[in-house]
This record gives sequence, C-alpha cells and structure tokens, in this order.
Amino acid sequence: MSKPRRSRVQGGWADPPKKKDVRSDMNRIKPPEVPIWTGKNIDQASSSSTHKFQYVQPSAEELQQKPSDIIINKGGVYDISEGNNGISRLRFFPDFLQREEADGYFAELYESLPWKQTTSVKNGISYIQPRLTAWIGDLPYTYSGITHHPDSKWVKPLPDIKDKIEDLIGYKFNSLLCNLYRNDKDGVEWHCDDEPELGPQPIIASISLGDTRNFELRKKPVPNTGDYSLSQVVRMPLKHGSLLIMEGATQDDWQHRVPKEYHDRDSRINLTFRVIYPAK
Ligand SMILES: O=C(O)CCC(=O)C(=O)O
Repeated sequence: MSKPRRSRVQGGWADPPKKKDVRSDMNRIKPPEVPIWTGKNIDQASSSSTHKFQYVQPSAEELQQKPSDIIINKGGVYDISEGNNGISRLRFFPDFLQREEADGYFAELYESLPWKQTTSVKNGISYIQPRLTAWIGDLPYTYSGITHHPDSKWVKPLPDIKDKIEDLIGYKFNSLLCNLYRNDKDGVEWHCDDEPELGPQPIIASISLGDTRNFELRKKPVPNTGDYSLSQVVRMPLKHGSLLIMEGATQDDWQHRVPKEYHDRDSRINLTFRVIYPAK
C-alpha cells in the first residue's frame, strides 16, 4: 500500500486530510430562525419606522417608454408619423448641390445678403434671436411675434437655387427665409412653421450651406399637454449642399429646432423656401 501523499502548501507540507464526521458537523450548524431571503432585516427596520414598503403597480402611462431617437443621414423619403392630420413626411437629398457649387453659393450669400439680428417676442418677453436673418419675398411674414418686411430682392444665386429645387419637386415657392448661424452659439429654439400665411400643411424646402448642424424634430404629444418628455426625436445632421423637404402634417404634428452646440462650429447658412399667401 502506498503512503498517503502530502501536498505542498506555502511555507511547508500540509498534513494529510483527516477523516471528518460529517453528521456531527451538521448537528452543530443551526438553521437561521427566519430564512435570510424573507427580508427579516427589512421587517425589523420597519417596526421602528412608520414607513412600510408597499409595491404599487405602475400605471400604463408610467410604463410608457420614450422611443429611442432616430438618426437620418442617408437620402430618401421618410414618413415619420401618421395620425389624424395625415402623414408627416421628410424628403432628404444629402448631395443636392455639388461641393464647388455649394462653396460658391455660401461665399456669395455670406457677403451679399443684408443679414440682421432681429428681436422676437415669446410669452410677452422680447429677446434677441441668436442668429442673423434676411427675408425675401413680396409679402411680409410674421413669426415669433414680429412682422418681417422684405429685406432683399432675389439676388444671384437665389433664383438658380430656387429653380433647381422647383424642377426636382414640381412645386413653386414665392418667399425665402435666410438664416445665418455664425457659430456653435447660434441656433433656433423648438417651433413649428404653422403661421396662417403659410397655409395648411405647408411644403418647406431647406438648403444647408457651410458647417454641418444638427436639425432635430420632436413629436407633439397627443393630446397636446405641452409635455415632450416622452416624445420621439428625429435628428438629422444637415451638411453642406443638402436639401431637406418637410411636408404633409410635419408642421401640425412635429416641432423642429437647430440646437446650440457644445463644440466649435463654423458659420452655416440655411435657406428655407416657402409659399406665403396674402392675408385674408
Ligand atoms: O436652420 C435650419 O435648418 C432650420 C431653420 C428653421 O427652423 C426655420 O427657419 O424655421
């Protein structure tokens, strides 16, 4: 018979394992009076406190989740919602203008348009808009509590850009709001373009020139409680030379904005072509 082998442990040789009386060990281990998982400690704590934990089933509204944001950066037609007002549709053409063409348009318009910083009125408080604008068209346009009279004629190269969009979508515009975001600190807050002079369900064509900025849309809550915390958000990085068309119920059912950025941005010009109807 071979000798029981000893195993090597740190600092010496371990004794060979002794035989154990397993049954006597079991007699010595006492089961806890209350199993740990019954939450004995919680009950004990609550006996010295007036607050008792009670599970309450969350309501259907509380269980409702905010849908994840949608990022659109590829060209195409996007029906972003359908409801009582109909379909909200975006059409996106990321490379509508060629790079050199877009470079030329940016340089020309940056210099030639009579850019000015205007004041808006919201809830009776007036504030200076964090961007420069120019309004072009035969009729005035009232938005953000201020009436804008035409600032400029259709200077070159605006008619060329307008023709190009109209050829693509088969729809004619008579007015143009130009925005100049000088840097990352400029932007436009949540709003929708639903002024009466735009008519019902306006088609708006938006050209971007210069640095890329995020354009965001958020779904209006139904019924419109003003609480947008669970709203679907669509985010589109609008790059140099891109064209975005908003149509259908987009202005009825969604708001949009260009947020200020936390990182440096160069200037961006945005041209939004619209139709303005004479006041009735
Ligand atoms: O700059 C943009 O892309 C959007 C501008 C805008 O929201 C507006 O002019 O109503």
